[in-house]
Amino acid sequence: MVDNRLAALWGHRRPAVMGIVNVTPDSFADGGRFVAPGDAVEHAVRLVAEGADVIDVGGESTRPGAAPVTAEVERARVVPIIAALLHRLPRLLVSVDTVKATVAAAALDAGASVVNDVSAGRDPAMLALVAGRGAAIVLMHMRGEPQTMQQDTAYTDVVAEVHEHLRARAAAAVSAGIPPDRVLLDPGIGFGKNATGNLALLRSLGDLAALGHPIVVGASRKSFIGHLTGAAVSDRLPGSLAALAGTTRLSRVLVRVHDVAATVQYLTVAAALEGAA
Ligand code: HH2
Repeated sequence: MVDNRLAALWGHRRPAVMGIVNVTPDSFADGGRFVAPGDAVEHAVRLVAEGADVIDVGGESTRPGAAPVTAEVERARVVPIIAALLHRLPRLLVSVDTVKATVAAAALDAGASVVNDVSAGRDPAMLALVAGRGAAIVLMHMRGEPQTMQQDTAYTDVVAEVHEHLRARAAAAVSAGIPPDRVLLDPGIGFGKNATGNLALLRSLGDLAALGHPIVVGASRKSFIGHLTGAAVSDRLPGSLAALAGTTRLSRVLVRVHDVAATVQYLTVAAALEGAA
């Protein structure tokens, strides 16, 4: 149940911030660092202290070429972390990064209130589950599967195609019974797109927001920043902040990041400048 905590996210002058906690041995940016449950919980608590409004817990890497894991493995990775984190911070908004309805159900049982689904509800049980639990869902655009998605990144019109797909998936979520303000749309930066496509999608966040749902943007440390600058994954914070430049003009946006303190500082100043205009 997500109650009024989701609406409260949009009360800041700046975009809201989702801190990433990966409990995976192979995520592209922080794989293997937080596999021990205690480490993951401490890391999440630190991100909240730095200003994260939501913590996103993931047990399966979606980086290009990543191998899938079973529902049992994924559940065993994420559920203890979510339960322990909510024991420490009972009102925290926790999202679970999964494409599997069984994993999402276990995470919601443990107290999560948002499902971050990078497949935009491909599991036929996902939308009904989220509707029935009064939870929220992030619907992200991805072409194909993580194993193969970077093999074909050509589109006739990447922005039109991504926005049309998200419009259709949002309509499906609303017909399944999820209220529109609990359906968040994400263009899926780096998921089956090249650097040009990612930039076009970041430039058109206003058009995505015009579909009438809150939006999510995940650009943190992604490879298009490396393509543009040559920076290694661990050196991509400046580019990750610059990628968020278009978000401060929008009213309901959540940014998914690894570096929470720096992002909160950047967004606070950028949003204050916008406000003064
Ligand atoms: N990116 C990743 C994972 N989940 N969810 C949303 N909504 N938007 C994103 O852009 C997004 C996401 C990236 O993949 P992963 O391998 O999990 O790496 P990390 O979680 O370290 O970013």
